[in-house]
Amino acid sequence: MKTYRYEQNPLITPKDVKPFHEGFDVIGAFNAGVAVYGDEILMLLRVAERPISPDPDLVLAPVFNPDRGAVDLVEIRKDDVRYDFSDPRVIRDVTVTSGFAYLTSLSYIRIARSRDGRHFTVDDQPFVYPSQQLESFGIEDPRVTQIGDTYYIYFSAVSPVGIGESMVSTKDFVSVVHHGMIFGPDNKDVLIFPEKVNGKYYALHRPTVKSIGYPEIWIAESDNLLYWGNHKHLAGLREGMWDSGRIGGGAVPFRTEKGWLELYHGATKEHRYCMGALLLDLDDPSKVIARSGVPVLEPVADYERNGFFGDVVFSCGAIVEGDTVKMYYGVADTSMACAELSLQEILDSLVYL
Ligand code: MAN
Repeated sequence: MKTYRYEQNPLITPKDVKPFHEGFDVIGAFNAGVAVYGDEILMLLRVAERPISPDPDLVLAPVFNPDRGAVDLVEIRKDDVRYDFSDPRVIRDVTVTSGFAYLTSLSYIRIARSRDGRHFTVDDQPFVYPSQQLESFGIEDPRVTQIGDTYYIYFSAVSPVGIGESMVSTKDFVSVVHHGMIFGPDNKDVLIFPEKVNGKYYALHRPTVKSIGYPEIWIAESDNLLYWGNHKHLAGLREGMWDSGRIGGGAVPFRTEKGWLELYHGATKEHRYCMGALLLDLDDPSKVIARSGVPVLEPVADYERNGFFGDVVFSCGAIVEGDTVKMYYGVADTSMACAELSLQEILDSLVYL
């Protein structure tokens, strides 16, 4: 399959984003949801900021404190044997069952705007920022579904009690209505379909089950976008393949003549993240018609292979124009990039079940 990566890649890097917090570095501007608003293309960036430690033996963990409306810094000594710092994204506590203590950075959502889809300007201020206890470790990986003149934006809300998916909506990307948590913990990678199918809204979601099961894609229905039911298991891991470790929805599903096309991410157990596609029945999206045998996009470019967390391509949104699928995607948990793919070539590449 031909993939055309923009010459301007990476389109946005952490250097393009001024830190919002004093004494922090921007370490990531990635995994952006995408929206077309007026004559602009918006990327809703996940911006990750990390406190700069004054002491090399000390790690500072950022925690949003809703009572103060500001970020507290928790000091952890690097030689403290209770903690494991081997994963750059998280600080693990080896003495507790979950193994989790803190994230190393705090994420929020910031808008980058463009007219040509290649050159973006980043807003000075955050667009959606943590505002409550369930977001005290940050908000991550936004996706945007436009229904009529309303844009629904949903994201992972991370806190010590778990990761769930919360939703806000906007009509103008200025004022925001908060709708609360729509999928309880542990859940990520929610993707709301852009129109009703047989009278119901549909959403993909990805529970991270802890007792029985795996991190796989589910589908649910709703009458109102807020209360979701009739959950069904949609797609699973595939042993020995590129999506054997974890999978989750990626870009907002879009209608094609053959079915709903979902660009999803799949990772190996070694955390190499690729993008592939699922084709779902137009009248019943809980039925999988076809699926990628091999990825439609793999991390091969330098900016995809190297970064804060390398070997990652992770799309949260695409813009489809005729046969052209402009897939925007986060690279190496660091920056944003875009690649154009042919819709026909994606459909032709699928393995029909
Ligand atoms: C994983 C990664 C991180 C993310 C945390 C919490 O460790 O996806 O990027 O910050 O989960 O969501």
